Amino acid sequence: MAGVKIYGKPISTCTARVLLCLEEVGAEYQLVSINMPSGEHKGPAHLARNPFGQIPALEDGDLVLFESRAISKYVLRKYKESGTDLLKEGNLAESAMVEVWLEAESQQYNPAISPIVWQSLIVPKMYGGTPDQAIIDSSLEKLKKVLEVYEARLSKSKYLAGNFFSLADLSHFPFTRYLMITPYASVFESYPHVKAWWEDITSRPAFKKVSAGMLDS
Ligand code: GS8
Repeated sequence: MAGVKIYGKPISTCTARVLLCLEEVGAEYQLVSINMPSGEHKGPAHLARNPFGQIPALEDGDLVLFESRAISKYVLRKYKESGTDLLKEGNLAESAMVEVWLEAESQQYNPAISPIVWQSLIVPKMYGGTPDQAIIDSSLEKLKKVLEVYEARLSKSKYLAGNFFSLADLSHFPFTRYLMITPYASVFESYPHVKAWWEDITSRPAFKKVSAGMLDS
């Protein structure tokens, strides 16, 4: 099969980020499933692709990449002739704003939201454990502060980097998609512009398609 190879799982947030990019640009790709319960991600074949023993990894001929945000940029650059321009690299100011909000996603949003999803969804569902409520509560407080900043931003522009949809918006999808099936989804209700932004980006066909491969409850 032609196209790039993605090693990962559709239910994994970081794999979903890359799949969204591939779907947005309409690229041909092959998803190679990694068996996490058997520890395949820690075996030599996968460590050669991702030395941290994590998913996802991308293979394109001799080129092997890890880190989902870097892979996402590679995919968007490789397929930029598709007409879908989620990096705005032809415009210095717009591309800088994409980078700013992509950093905000990885450095501010992700550290606040991921422990909530991990504790309230992954721990009970995948490991049969009990969520640590103290971690959830402190992360919720952090997330609210981040969402205040997002609310102010999204009351001035339709999307995070400006009045155009970009990788910065897309990158928020996987963890937010999972927050929405936890008991803490209602946190978005206090931020109307953030909520409208979320409804807008989840109506995109690529989001619906990738979402269908993720956990549902
Ligand atoms: C994080 C990858 C990651 O945490 C990226 O690609 O963006 N910064 C990296 N992968 C998780 C699955 S969640 O999508 C993973 O592989 N966990 C298994 C492990 O760490 O052993």
